[in-house]
Amino acid sequence: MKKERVAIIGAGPSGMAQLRAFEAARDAGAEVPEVVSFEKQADWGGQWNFSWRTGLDEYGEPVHSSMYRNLWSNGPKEALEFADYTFDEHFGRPISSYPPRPVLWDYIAGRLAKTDVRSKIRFQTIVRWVEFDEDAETFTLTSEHLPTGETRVETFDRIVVASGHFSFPNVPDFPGVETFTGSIRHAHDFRGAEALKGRDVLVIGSSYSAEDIGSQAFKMGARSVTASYRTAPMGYDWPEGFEERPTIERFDGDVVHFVDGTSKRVDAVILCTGYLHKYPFLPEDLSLSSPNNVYPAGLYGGVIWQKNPRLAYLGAQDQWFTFNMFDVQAWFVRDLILGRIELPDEAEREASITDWLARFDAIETAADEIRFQADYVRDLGQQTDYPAFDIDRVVEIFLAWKADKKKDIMGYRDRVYPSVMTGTLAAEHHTPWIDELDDSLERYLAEDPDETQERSAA
Ligand code: FAD
Ligand code: NA7
Repeated sequence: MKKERVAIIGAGPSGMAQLRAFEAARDAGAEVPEVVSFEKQADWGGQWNFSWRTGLDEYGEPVHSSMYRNLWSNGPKEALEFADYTFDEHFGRPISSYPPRPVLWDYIAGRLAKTDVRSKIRFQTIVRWVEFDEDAETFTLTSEHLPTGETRVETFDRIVVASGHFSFPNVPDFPGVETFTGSIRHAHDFRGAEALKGRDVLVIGSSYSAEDIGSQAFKMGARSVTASYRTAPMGYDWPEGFEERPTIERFDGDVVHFVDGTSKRVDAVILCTGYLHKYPFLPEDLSLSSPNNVYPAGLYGGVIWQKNPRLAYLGAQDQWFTFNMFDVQAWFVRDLILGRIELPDEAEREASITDWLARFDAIETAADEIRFQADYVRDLGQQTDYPAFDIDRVVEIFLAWKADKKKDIMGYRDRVYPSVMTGTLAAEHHTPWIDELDDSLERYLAEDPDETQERSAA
């Protein structure tokens, strides 16, 4: 019988999890489909594959990356650890709980580096369009190899969309913003806060990007940081020079007026106003459309497109859990494809979606949302052979993390937690986050950090 063909769109953490899931089944002796992964960038890792570029890339394509040079994990690594590849296994010794971006990239890549899954990825190849043929029950996928422009049209039995949803910026308009004379950009195009030294900075939004980009600006010596919230302030005990104001009434040149009647002159504005779910390679009937939330409608099991279960989405949720959630999703999708899990009929799937949406609607607090996502991860995970891990312990770590942030928003990244997978207590990092200006892997792992400093000064 002809092997099924599965296309995975995107080789970020979600797409890599799908590759790993098939690899694990194959290693255990299962017959697996032919898998082809499409990745428009030259390397894997998705958001963790940093790019200095903004706007359009060297091929005129929208740059995927929203990542900045100085990002350190914004949640404890103990909450995202892979159950089948621990930090201990990768680094051979304890590391801290909030590693910088290159360290996490190294970890994600390390899990696959010893396998041959890289050969299944067509790098610098963008998926341009996907269509479903109702009669043949197959998808026609058009891709383009960006360096040569070579276009290919191929047939697949299944599609796994793993293209991420923090890449297309949500850019609202504000009255008078066209008169603003300073620099203005969306967080998607923010690459580092060094240039904000000595400047008065406004971040718009009150979620992760506003919190962290505002904190980066403060760390790099901004003269002041103002965060403007639409719904509710972040409410941390901000250091002097960092304050929150309500929503913007209007811009007038370099002065911003807020709805509480106050105003502030600023040099730089960063719109931390979130991202759009956007899938330019999919027709409307296959395309997810949702606000950024933990249970986007229309996905059975949070992954299977209800209108066409041959199509799956990974990582489409707003994320408390990340890498290990992508894993359980990928294992679940794999097992549906392998026939190890039976797909319920349409009515049963709809009933399940309705049930989860009712639970989603009952969420009131951030802690509820964490528990909701934990239940979701548990529900999928236990249907597969993904190594079981203590999800309640992960919830405790998330809650402790939130409490640590409340206590000390500029110091929470210096805290350490034990691994849920191995019990190993994270190491205290050699330098507090607020003082560390070198985010490289080399410096992070240095036994003697002074030595790396001397080398870079030489
Ligand atoms: P992505 O990482 O976005 O990867 C998607 C991949 O698909 C990309 O490689 C892209 O090039 C490719 N692609 C897209 N379209 C196409 C196409 N048409 N054809 C071919 N390839 C395509 N999570 C954490 O756990 N901790 C953090 O500290 C954290 N910080 C973050 C900071 C920022 C600024 C952002 C934006 C996100 C952060 N996240 C963090 C969440 C992050 O999104 C996830 O960790 C993870 O990267 C999601 O993986 P993904 O594979 O679903 O999507
Ligand atoms: P989020 O978490 O989706 O948050 C978007 C924020 O933008 C949120 O505070 C919104 O306010 C705010 N927003 C959206 N539209 C507006 C307008 N028109 N005016 C003012 N404020 C607005 O996106 P993030 O970028 O913070 O985080 C996404 C990922 O990137 C995350 O995984 C991180 O790890 C990094 P609201 O509360 O809805 O009123």
